[in-house]
Amino acid sequence: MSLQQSEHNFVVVASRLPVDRVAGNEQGPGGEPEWRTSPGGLVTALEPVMRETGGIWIGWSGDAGPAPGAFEADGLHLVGLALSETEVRQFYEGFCNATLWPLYHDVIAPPQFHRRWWESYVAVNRRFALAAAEQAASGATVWVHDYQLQLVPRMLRELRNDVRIGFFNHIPFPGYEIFAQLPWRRQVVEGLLGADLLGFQRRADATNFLRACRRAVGLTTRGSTVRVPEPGGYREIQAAAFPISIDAKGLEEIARRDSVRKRAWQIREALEEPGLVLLGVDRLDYTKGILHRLRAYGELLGDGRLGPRVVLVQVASPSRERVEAYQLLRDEVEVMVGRINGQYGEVGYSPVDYLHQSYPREEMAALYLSADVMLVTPLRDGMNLVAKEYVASRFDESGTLVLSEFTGAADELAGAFLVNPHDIDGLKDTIVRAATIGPAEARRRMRAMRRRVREHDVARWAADFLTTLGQAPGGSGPAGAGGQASSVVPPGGISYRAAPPA
Ligand code: GDG
Repeated sequence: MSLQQSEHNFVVVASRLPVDRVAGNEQGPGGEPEWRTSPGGLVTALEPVMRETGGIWIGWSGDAGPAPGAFEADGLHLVGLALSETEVRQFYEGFCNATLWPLYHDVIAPPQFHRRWWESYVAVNRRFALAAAEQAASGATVWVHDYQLQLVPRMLRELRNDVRIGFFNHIPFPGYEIFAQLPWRRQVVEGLLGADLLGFQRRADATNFLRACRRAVGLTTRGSTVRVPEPGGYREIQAAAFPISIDAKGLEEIARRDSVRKRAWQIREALEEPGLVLLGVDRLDYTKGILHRLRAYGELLGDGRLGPRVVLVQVASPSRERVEAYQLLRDEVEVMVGRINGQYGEVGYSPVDYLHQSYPREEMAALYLSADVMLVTPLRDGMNLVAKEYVASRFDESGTLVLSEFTGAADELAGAFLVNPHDIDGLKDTIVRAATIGPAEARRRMRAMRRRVREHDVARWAADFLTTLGQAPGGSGPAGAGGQASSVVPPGGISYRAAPPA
């Protein structure tokens, strides 16, 4: 196949672009749409390597309609792909958010399997693979992200066997008994196996994937390596854990600003001299365990175990609002909040401050600073960055964290109060413990967590992944099969290193 190749040595392929169209200002001065970078962790991590290597990011803009095509925003090279209205429904809201998302999160909600949705998933993945094949220079490194694009690695390899392909899965990879429900399980595993390196949040996710290789495709695995037969030899692919993190330094810098500290103080004041402030910050998603948290909190108020004037500030940022399960969840959460406030509130006092809104990063930092106890209680979560953001913000080493054992973060944050969110009595006891330990123990725990998050920040995550990808055996099994991938990352090519931990 002849594809026009361009000169990008590093290509990021993610379902979304790291920029948003500026609302209400569709056309900039030159008649072009205006874009603003969305301050996500991924772009923070990848920006340095994008700039250093003249890299390019391929993604969807978030709107149905014509493709923005290639453009630049804030000096970043971007390619915006189109999704039609039907693809938004079938690929994005359907196969991604109503099939794969619940399936990969332990079927907390029942996954729906529709053949049309799958066809749309294949078509959209092909579009991304073609775009990556067009943009990658010879021997480039291509990093594909997340469950929306699991077929891209193989599709890309079929188009361009000279490139080095990494894939990172941001959400859990389920146990085989659950994964096996997927009618297209074999195609998904084979799609992923087009990569040279597969990264997961936890070791358990990598282990689940390796098992799926054995069971769904009948491949042999050894340690963290899968062997894929190819004409004349085989390729070896590594599947391992690379726990993602945050820009800890950047967030601490925001939290230390006078304006943010003042805002944190204002938030507490606005809560009318609360005895205790609990905080939850989540996308409004059924994986996040918001209902379990509210149930435990409501019962604690009934028992009076948290003292007077306790407040739970619950930010539930709007998410996937056109998917039915999310509409139902919103109703359930709002009914429960209303019940708790109705039953335990007074004139001028509501025990739950419920905020169905999105906030700027500064406001998020102020909220993190204003809390006594942070509640992160997902039923299943790949990592959970909110837990790490809370820790990074607490520069004075105060505050405690209640953390679900079903998050990736639980593997790292040893100073948290770990909890099984399904166990409501256990959750209640843990919240009480986290709220009542002495300041010395709280500080010891927070200090340990802060050290971990500072030393393992998102730059180190990206550097670890890209370094390992650079060293991956690539397409050269002992029998000499496959391509001769080179790389923008060590060994050979431009190096990319994380800053040494502060
Ligand atoms: C997926 C995986 C994995 C939320 N509300 C606002 C806001 N946020 C930000 C948080 C945090 C991010 O969104 C949410 O990240 P999480 O990790 O908590 O969860 P998911 O969205 O489900 O992310 C997850 C992650 O990918 C990365 O690999 O950890 O397991 O599910 O950064 O701060 N940010 C702002 N306003 C809000 O209202 N500015």
